[in-house]
Amino acid sequence: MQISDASGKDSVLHQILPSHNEQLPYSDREAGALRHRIVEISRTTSETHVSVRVNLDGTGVCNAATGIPFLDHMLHQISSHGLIDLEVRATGDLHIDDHHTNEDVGITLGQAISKALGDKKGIVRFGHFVAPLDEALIQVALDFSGRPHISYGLQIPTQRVGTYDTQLVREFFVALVNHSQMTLHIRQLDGMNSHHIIEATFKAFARATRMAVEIDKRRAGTIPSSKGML
Ligand SMILES: [Mn+2]
Repeated sequence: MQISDASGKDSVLHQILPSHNEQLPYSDREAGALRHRIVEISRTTSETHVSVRVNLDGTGVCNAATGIPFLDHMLHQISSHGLIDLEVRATGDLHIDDHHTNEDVGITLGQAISKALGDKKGIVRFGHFVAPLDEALIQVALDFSGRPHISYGLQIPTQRVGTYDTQLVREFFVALVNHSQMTLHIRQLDGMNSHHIIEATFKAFARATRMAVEIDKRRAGTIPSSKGML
């Protein structure tokens, strides 16, 4: 399956595992089908090649090799605290800087999450969390609304963490929001250390995502919107 993003670049989507469960009544699918929210996407441009595999119903197994060590560290937070199995491979023009690779990982991960959620039937939809990391305290609220929006309230005091440009945190989330079509609010309630602030953000994001993608049994497989679609 080919999809194009706003910049006209093409991605290849692979829905992993058969969709035979979708033909079963929801009650029968409940136990087994949830493990099938697994998607693999490869995305190639003149700047980067990124492949992402997500399992929304995982146990937090992560294999991340983006060539950007700090980004790998943050992807591990999403996986571990979101209980999302994540495999991310990226090769990019890091000789220029980390910008393209960082952004394209965000785009591809966003596409993978969106594809894995499908029509969003039965999900909780909203998620929120407040994560402390020592002196840092970060609040995240999100909604798989179908309407991309980001309110980004971080004030990261240093330009770099290790070799990672801290401006890229916002770039990563903007890419992810646009391609997963989520509404995302990030508030920094406290924090002085850049590494703590960023890591607490990813942890809060992970836990909020975990809450939002969880299957709400009382929804009985219906779309969580009074409009009937998301
Ligand atoms: Mn850390």
